[in-house]
Amino acid sequence: MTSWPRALLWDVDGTLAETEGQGHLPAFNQAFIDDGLDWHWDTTLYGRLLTTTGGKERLQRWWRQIDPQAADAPGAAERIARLHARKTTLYVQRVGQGRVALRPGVERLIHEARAAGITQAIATTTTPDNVTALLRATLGEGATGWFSVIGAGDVVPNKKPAPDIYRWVLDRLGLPAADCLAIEDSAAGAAAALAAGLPLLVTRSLYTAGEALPGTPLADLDGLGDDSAAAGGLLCGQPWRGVVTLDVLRQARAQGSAEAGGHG
Ligand code: XBP
Ligand code: MG
Repeated sequence: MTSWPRALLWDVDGTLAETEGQGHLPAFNQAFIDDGLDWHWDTTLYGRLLTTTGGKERLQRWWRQIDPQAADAPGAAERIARLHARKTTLYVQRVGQGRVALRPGVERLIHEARAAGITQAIATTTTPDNVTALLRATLGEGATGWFSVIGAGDVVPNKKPAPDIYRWVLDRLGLPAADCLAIEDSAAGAAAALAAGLPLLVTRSLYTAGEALPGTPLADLDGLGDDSAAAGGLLCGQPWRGVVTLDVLRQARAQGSAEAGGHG
């Protein structure tokens, strides 16, 4: 293989930033208030609901849980769409106000990959407007242009854990999965990336710290790490602490391939 990775495929929610707690959850709860609903999701409940990816799908699951008849009555889908549109507006506002911050090491690794001429892309279940808002607010106005492909939201019918969004992005990049690296925070995201055949780095977020992964990634860490605080976890199945750089990733990939008998 030529130099690896040829592309980094970034998940957004939980991976780039702790968007769920800092952005999505407060936006959902405010949207409920604005719509005159007495719904309120606390962090424990939200943690359970997060196993359903996609905001509209999550709303539908919740509604079916508390009032199945109303959730499937005529007009229910429109109500969900309206609630979700309001939630997106509120989320984008919060992001624009600087209330969602990138996780440690994210900006550093994005810049390192840019300097090395490595292609970067986004593969997420979240709404495209949310992605644009987050990239602009945290990395600057032109940052959306740093990503050759942005795969987001409803462009594929089946959201993670289905591999569809990764296949959609790989198709547009014109790259084989094995030449790329997916960066994910959750079990659903990991399942999607692994099913698409991607080497995978897991950087667990607050909501996904205790999740069981559906397979074995190259790395299973609690973050990417920075000079001020190293990341920790497993690299090639071995305990590891440090800062995730392209060199660290390349070495892990080489070791993983050697252990697999030189394949992959
Ligand atoms: C993240 C999600 C997203 C957000 C909400 O999953 O499930 O749905 O919670 O976004 P992943 P929308 O990080 O695996 O992509 O409300 O815009 O759907
Ligand atoms: Mg995620």
